[in-house]
Amino acid sequence: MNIKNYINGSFQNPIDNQWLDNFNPSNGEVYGQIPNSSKLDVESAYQAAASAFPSWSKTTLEERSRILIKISEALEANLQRFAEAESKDNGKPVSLAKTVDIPRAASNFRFFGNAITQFSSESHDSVGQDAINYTLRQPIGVVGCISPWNLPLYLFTWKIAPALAAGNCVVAKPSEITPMTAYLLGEICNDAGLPKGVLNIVHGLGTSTGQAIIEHPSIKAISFTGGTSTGAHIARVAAPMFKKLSLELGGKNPNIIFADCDYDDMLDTTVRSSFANQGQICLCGSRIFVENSIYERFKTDFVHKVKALKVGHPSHQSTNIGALVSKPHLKKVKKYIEIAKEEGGSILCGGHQVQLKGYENGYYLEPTVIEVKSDECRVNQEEIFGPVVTLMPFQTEDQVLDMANKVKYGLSATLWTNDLKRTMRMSNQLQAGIVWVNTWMMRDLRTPFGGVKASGVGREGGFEALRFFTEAKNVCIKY
Ligand code: TXE
Repeated sequence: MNIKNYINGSFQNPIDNQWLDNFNPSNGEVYGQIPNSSKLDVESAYQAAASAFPSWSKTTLEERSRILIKISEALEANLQRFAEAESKDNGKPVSLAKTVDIPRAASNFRFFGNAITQFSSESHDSVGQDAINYTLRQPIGVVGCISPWNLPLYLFTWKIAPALAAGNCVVAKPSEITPMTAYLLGEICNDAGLPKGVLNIVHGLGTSTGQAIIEHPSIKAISFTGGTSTGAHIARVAAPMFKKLSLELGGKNPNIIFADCDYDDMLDTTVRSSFANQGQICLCGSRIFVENSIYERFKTDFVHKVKALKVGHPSHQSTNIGALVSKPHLKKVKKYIEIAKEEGGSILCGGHQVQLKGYENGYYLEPTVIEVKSDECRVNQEEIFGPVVTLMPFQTEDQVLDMANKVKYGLSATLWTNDLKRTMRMSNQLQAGIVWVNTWMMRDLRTPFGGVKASGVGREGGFEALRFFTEAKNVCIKY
């Protein structure tokens, strides 16, 4: 199936007629082509967005809200179709796409459709000066949204929905590795009555299509989720043009387990936080630290549970671990398993590529647990972004805090303990944008979402996202 760009409400071939293969990770086969859009396509998308902006930015909040909620409902009505498309494009189990990815994409539109009706700005009474200041929150204009392959529609819509709700017009690019659901979204937007040109979706490589978006002098804000080195590149390009930037980047998140936790709950959640979506979630707890007194017990129980996970075809109901997203990514993850061995790590389970009968060329890998000797080894410091976790014991709170913070990343951290004082102490000191205590990836869309250090700049979610996608203008009136 061939994918097209969605520009000015219609589906268009790339102007230069350049195409890329789209792979199905479950069997390694090419199953369609996608535009490799050039600067010309990005310019055409920009022009459509710029033309639509004067009218869209003046649409009443009720009307914007109504359209966004209609998109949300249409996604829900097409759940099965979207879930299957996401699974085929990404390799994730259909069951996961059906319960997490697509429902969340629908929630993103519903949430921001509602949030915009509650979004307000401040006024400041300049007492004694006979003046009042009020703040306008005005849409920026045309904004760029660039998203990755791990949670394709989920993250694509997480950016687009607040951008549109705030009154901007959008030029968006999904990952070239997983473009399908973004393509299907265009149709839904037309059916929901989103005016032409308000949302434009261009497909293609990051280095050409994405680069054209970030370089475009009139695209005044970029919201990006992806790798840390790409984020650094985008910051370098965008900074001299003074673009607003929101960067959600990589993670190497600690999962810290104290002996006083609710053990069974912790064990089940840790299996999920390690391997959900084949470990390809920036929030996965890829470094597990366990208090000494329960270390051996945890190691045995955890490995037992991980061995029971079923690696299988994404469409099978019984599959826990589907295919990794691409051949180069599989290669990268496998390389880290080799590095772990060279560094003296012990592979407690997994470590091998899996050849599924009938799908021998699919990108399958066993869930892998590595016991490491030092928290400073490469597999403990660098983002692997696959079904691979490291395991280490710790003695004291100070020691584990030090190890948890001693990485370049700072996206999220998980803490398992029932000690309130320790919870407070550690949550305050963990260098992360998000701390989960006795849970993982429990999301409330009103909360600020993002990381510190090399995990990014800025926050998404709730009113933070609406603030990002608007410019504050202060008006001072003397009376
Ligand atoms: O991401 P890229 P990649 C991490 C993970 C992974 C690594 C690389 O460790 O192994 O990043 O993944 C677009 N200008 N994460 O290479 O390249 C690109 O087309 C503008 C963590 O796939 O960062 C895609 O749409 N855009 C992450 C998007 O950026 C550019 C999720 C992300 O791709 C561009 C994914 C450019 N010059 C990977 N170059 C997370 N935080 O969740 C690329 N892109």
